Amino acid sequence: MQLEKYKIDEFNHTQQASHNRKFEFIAEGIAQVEDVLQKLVNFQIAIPSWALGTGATRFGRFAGGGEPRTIEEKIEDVGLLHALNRSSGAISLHIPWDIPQDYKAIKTLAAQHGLTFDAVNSNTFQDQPGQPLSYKFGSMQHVDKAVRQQAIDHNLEVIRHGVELGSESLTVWLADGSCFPGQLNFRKAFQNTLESLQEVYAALPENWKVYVEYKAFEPNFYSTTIGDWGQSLLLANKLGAQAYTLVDLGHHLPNANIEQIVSLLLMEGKLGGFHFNDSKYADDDLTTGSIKPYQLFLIFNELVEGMDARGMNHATDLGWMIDQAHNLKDPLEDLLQSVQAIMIAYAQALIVDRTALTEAQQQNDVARAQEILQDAFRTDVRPLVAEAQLRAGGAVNALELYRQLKVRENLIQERGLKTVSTGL
Ligand SMILES: [Mn+2]
Repeated sequence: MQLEKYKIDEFNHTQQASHNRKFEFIAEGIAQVEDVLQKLVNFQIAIPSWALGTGATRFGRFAGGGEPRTIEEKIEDVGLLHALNRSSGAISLHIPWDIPQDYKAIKTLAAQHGLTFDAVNSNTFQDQPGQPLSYKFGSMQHVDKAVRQQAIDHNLEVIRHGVELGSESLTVWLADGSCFPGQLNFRKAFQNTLESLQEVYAALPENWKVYVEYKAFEPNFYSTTIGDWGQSLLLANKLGAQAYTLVDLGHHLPNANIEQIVSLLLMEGKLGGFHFNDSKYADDDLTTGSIKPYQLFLIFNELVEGMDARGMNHATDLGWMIDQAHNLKDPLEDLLQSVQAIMIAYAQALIVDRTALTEAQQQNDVARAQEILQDAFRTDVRPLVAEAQLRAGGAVNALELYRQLKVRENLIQERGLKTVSTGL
């Protein structure tokens, strides 16, 4: 399905007067509003290829209809999102779920939708059909060198696909760990993982980054070999300048102070990328901003402060991606909501009065510091985000237009009701 630009324009026209009123109201109170708007226009969040179909819990999967059946249809779906919000201009592929056959054709298709290829993701947490050795007891940590080699070779293959597509980063998430005390020698497991990653690192093109993702638990429940940001940072430091830690919001123990983790990783120059999602209990993969929007804002507050302190470009110096699975909602609606939640949190962080906050901190004025942060958080910045998306050619309200245009109904007509997209 192609979204004609005139339909977006028509829709925007019907909303223009009401939008202008709201925008002018908020713009008046913001210093350097043009600068904030430009940052919002530039900011792009990558959509993972596995989030476009209804995902699964460990117990069942309920297909939603009209799901993308091929990598081409996945690109088309991300293209639809991007046409609507102009804030999701990249796609992140997972190998082997999305192995491109014709690189040139895929790249052309992506370019037609204004999309680039974000990080490529390897998978050594499942056995694939025809795979000689099993990852049941881990991949890069495995006691058998032959299994480790298989995992290394897979990552090298993923890099080769990425190079062909113009991607510039590899994300490695390992499910490696143990379920029972005594099962693993922690030190050997870590050492094997490091040595395996070193071989992958050696194959990285010069302009590439490798992101080492951590996760506290699941699928292993006693130990995870890269279980927290300390273990990831240790690996990234040992690997070298092209290796970074990746923070997935759902991969922490309950109540972890993620904003503090972000701040210190940025200080060390070792924060590489982000996976957005939200959770109530663990790695729930719920819509970003649906459960803890204040935490999301606090994280962005540290991101903006920390990136500015290092003179980093907000839009391009970190990898921004959504990492979610959807059970109940239309995945495209869910992704539109997630992108919007991220844009809102980012906009709120951009309008924090940093000079006043620094002053309050220096004076130990705790109440004032809290007021400054909450003043930004409680500002309705939606018209600001909408203005940026309008200027970039998107819709003033992407989700509303998505429904008006009956996009899902159209996709079901095109692709059928019983389509199942590859992924979890
Ligand atoms: Mn992730």
